[in-house]
Amino acid sequence: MASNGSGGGHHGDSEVKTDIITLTRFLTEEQHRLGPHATGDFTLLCHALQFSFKSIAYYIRRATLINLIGLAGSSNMTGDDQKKLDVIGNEIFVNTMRGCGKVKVLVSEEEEAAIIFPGHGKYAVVCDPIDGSSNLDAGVSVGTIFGIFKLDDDAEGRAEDMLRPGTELVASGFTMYGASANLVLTMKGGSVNGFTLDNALGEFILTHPDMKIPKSKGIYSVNEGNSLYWTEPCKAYFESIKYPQEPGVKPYSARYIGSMVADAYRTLCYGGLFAYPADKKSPKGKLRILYECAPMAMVMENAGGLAVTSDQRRMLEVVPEHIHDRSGIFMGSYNEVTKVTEIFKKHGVVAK
Ligand code: AFP
Repeated sequence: MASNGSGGGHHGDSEVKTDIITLTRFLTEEQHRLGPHATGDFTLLCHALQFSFKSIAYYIRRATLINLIGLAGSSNMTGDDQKKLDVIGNEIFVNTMRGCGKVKVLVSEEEEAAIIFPGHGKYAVVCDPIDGSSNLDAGVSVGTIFGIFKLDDDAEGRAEDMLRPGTELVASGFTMYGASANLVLTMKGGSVNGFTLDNALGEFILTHPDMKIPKSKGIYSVNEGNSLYWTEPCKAYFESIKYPQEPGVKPYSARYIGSMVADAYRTLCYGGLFAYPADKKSPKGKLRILYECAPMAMVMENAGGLAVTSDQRRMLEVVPEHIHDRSGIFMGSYNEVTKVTEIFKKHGVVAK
């Protein structure tokens, strides 16, 4: 696929881009690449997704101006106090997924039960509509994380249909609402592509084609406030990068925003390691498998990185026990995650 907007021309002294690859064009070209048996259902689903991202981006950009800051006065099923934008983001997501007619099952962080839509949608979607919402009131970047599964033809569309490994995702990604709205999208066996929302055109523009995560980078991202509860192998790994014994080896830099989407996007762009380990306080970890860990693991792997659980299993092979199940996670650059696995192995923790 040609790099974006390269087909431009000099019109007078201004560089006018006349060959822009929008997300809409990208999806259409992907569908054509799949050939005549592609029904277009997936493309339509993705169009509905992009509309939800644009709407959420709009309300987040205006939140302080139109009193959308603060709590909604309700809490979700994992006991988190819901922000007003958690509720609005979730409603926008549920309505666009229902409205596109291509989705049968939706699992959302803000919904206790899986939503089963009427009709014959062939897809199931998992999402965290506003990830990092505890950062919203401070204007820190937040995001939407999503994953798409294809349902078996005879599937009635039940919550149980969602208890499947990330290896079965047909697509995943996230949109970060920060300085600009950045969407990262990957498809099964495909590349990772980044798009930036041009608010003037109202279009996501392909700005980061074929993203590859650097193999190594001395940046780690973890909530060290939990280190008291970390397991010995986890402590040993972070000690090894903070206090390297080898002569001439510099300690890693720490970066932690507290919004997985923002920490993941930086890690994807610069390299390094993001982790939310399982620990003595949260033996199953904090982050949810279906709509946080698995979609992110697919992005990291397709960008040339890795993602493992706290017991060093491949994150994408984990089958959740229920739709809001959690897992510890280490993800990012190939060599950085490999270092984690090597140190955990020294402490007797190997993937079973
Ligand atoms: P919120 O959506 O409640 O802000 O949680 C964000 C999150 O799920 C994920 O985005 C962060 O990586 C992680 O939790 C932050 O958790 P800590 O506040 O415990 O570091």
